[in-house]
Amino acid sequence: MPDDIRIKPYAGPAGGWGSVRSLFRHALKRDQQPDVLNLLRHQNKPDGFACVSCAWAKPADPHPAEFCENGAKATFHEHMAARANPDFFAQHTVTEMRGWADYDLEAAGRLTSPMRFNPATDRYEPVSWTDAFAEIGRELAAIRAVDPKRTVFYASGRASLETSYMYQLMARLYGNNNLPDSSNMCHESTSVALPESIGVSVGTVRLSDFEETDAIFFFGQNVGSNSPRMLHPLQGASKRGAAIVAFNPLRERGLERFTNPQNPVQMLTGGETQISGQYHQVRAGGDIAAIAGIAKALLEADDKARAAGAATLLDDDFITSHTHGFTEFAGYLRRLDWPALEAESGLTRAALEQAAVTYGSAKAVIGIYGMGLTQHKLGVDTVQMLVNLLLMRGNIGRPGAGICPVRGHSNVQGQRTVGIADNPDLVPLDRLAALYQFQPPREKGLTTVEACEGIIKGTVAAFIGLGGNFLRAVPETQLMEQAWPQMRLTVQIATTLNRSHLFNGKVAYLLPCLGRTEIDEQRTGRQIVTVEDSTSCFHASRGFARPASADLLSEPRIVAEIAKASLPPNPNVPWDGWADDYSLVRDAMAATWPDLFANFNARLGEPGGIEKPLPARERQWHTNTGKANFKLPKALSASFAADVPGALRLITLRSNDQFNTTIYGYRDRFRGIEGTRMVVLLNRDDMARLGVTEGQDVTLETMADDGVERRVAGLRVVPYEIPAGCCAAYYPECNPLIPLWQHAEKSKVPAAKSVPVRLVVAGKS
Ligand SMILES: Nc1nc2c(c(=O)[nH]1)N[C@H]1C(S)=C(S)[C@@H](COP(=O)(O)OP(=O)(O)OC[C@H]3O[C@@H](n4cnc5c(=O)[nH]c(N)nc54)[C@H](O)[C@@H]3O)O[C@H]1N2
Ligand SMILES: Nc1nc2c(c(=O)[nH]1)N[C@H]1C(S)=C(S)[C@@H](COP(=O)(O)OP(=O)(O)OC[C@H]3O[C@@H](n4cnc5c(=O)[nH]c(N)nc54)[C@H](O)[C@@H]3O)O[C@H]1N2
Ligand SMILES: [Mo]
Repeated sequence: MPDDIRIKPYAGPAGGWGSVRSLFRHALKRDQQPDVLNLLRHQNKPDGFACVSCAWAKPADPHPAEFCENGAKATFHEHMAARANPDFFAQHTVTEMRGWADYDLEAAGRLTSPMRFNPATDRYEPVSWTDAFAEIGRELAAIRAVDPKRTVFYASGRASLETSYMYQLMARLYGNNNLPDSSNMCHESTSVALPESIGVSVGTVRLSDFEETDAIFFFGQNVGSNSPRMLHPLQGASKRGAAIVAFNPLRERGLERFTNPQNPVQMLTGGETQISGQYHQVRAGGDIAAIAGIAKALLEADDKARAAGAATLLDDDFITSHTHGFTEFAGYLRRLDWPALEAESGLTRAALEQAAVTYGSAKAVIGIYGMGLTQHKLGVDTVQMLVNLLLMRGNIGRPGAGICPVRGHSNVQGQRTVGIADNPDLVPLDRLAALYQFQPPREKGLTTVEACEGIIKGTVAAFIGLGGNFLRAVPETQLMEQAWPQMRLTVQIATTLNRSHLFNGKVAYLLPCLGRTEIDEQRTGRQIVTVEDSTSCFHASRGFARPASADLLSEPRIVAEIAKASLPPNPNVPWDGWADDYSLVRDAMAATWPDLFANFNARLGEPGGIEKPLPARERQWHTNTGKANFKLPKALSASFAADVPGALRLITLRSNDQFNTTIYGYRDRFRGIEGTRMVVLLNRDDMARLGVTEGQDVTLETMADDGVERRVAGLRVVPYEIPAGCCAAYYPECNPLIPLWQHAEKSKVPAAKSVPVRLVVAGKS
């Protein structure tokens, strides 16, 4: 249940005593397994476990406590004492639980036993693993016999490299590339943008670059809540005098000030480090215009320098020998006019020129970004615009510089590396064919948005979920929840209960698995798994805690059993051998990608992880032109709302007390919002214009003109420092407002950061 509602601005820094207090409050609120605090010692250590929260880099020389408030909350969550066991499911019908908040579903505790949904009793009932796999196998085989393209294999970005490798192979042996993943809602815009621009699909920055950078440009990423361990390298850079320039519609505390909880002197003296020297409150969807403005100002300053015979601001040598398309890009910038840039970005020319001065005077610059850039109609173009800016001064492929997309889930980047991809061009299918003696499907599979379209149309018959909370994370909640039960089979592999488990196909299973922090004992002994972080380093991870229930299976075992039960026997695929010994899966990964995983098992202990090769970091450009490409954006506004006069641009975002759809509590400390998540943050001018007052109960309605009514009611108005014309509210509560078709062009990431909405006052129409 929510605490009392308390809304008042937060005065403290990110981190600091507030984070320590929050942690202990959290630990005390839900009963924990004994020894959970001890477990934290192993978090993000070379011989420990990789945090199950975010994907930020794990340093070679970790702090004694190399975890953040939210990483610790994620560990605590995996070790809460509560159990969603067969007794629990006997007490609550599925219909009843649909009325529960996300918080209460997760608080039911760890799942303990395989469960089958019984529509006659409206309850989940216990079932043996043997019977579960037998029926799932029969159903999957029957669908496959008619059309293997009708089954979807979703993956949330937490499962290990080993599980993910087995999972993608299962889908391809089954006969499709229907491997949508959480990345399709997240950094897919990155995965589409960066290969075109610089020939790699991932960032080019490693941790060491933070020690050498002169300036960090930070776009649309909430470091204090979503990747707090990154505050350490940021604090280091800031102390060295590196400039930090933030672009964010909201003033996020982690981007402003930080007290390092690992630093006793700072904690005792109340000292804090200023993070951003410049803070630009860009309009939602206004980053293309903002970056174009900085680039234009740089170009104009460069013109002046050349005319005066002074040192140039552009890196001519780099542009000539390493890039393609600069002349067109410069022409584009020159044609832009300042009033249009100011109107779209919501920032003044003077502010953008100031950012350009900082950019132009820094020798090495890192560009960091998150969902604030990727989750828009033109998310791909926005990411490419940031790369353009970096290319102008050769800021890719040298120390202290580069592009740094901050990934979400702890292994989301790694899943793509080992073949979780709807696009078969990204996977060495010929090698899979040779290794496992089969004909892999060559047709493109379904992305997350396409899987949703198929579920709504009724062309998808089965959904297998490897973790995650698909139905709650995707847009278009209402139509999706209606369509879901038409499927013939739904299987959810999970650790805790969530809303996706309450909408079931005609045959439906909920299969509980081990979490990454738990001891994974198989026939050949204790297993380790591996993950890839945001800086393309692979890490080993060992579980330390006793499993939540004796009846849990590991994810590799569950995948192996589903594969064996549903696919014709294939003597070349050792499903049992792999589930018994994960090092054999790593050998299979090495056979599939020798350049990435050669000697992988032997190298697992390396502190700081095993570095994946990054050609763009070495200035080798694997693009269509053989060079880094300047790319022109399609329009100046990244937002669907640009075409809807009068619309507010709704940003859906995360609080400091959640991991995606898993709500840990109702305390968004840095934003000063406690006790409720049903709020809408509004600019005071907009409040006056719309005639609403603080605390008033309002409804948001999508302005989409497509015949579908989308609304979320019961939102409480909170005045907030946010640009006029923008508003913000929490994800996933506001997902019913996002039309499925409003996704990024090219990458199909749902446009969750600037949904065109209108505000309606309760009782009025
Ligand atoms: N504790 C915790 N950690 C997490 C997660 C979590 O839920 N909780 N989720 C994980 C996952 S899967 C992901 S993908 C990441 C997400 O981490 P982030 O990328 O930080 O994602 P969001 O919290 O959605 O917010 C993005 C930021 O973008 C800003 N923003 C919104 N619209 C715009 C815009 O148009 N332009 C600009 N410049 N900024 C904008 C918002 O104000 C917000 O500060 O975090 C990961 N880590
Ligand atoms: N409106 C809006 N929508 C969004 C976003 C947004 O910013 N705004 N963000 C998008 C983003 S970036 C993402 S990544 C998606 C997230 O989408 P998902 O990845 O699908 O969702 P999560 O909430 O991370 O999934 C949580 C569930 O994962 C299960 N789980 C946890 N650990 C494990 C494990 O070790 N194994 C298994 N098998 N299961 C486990 C638990 O049962 C838990 O309930 O949401 C997207 N949706
Ligand atoms: Mo994400």
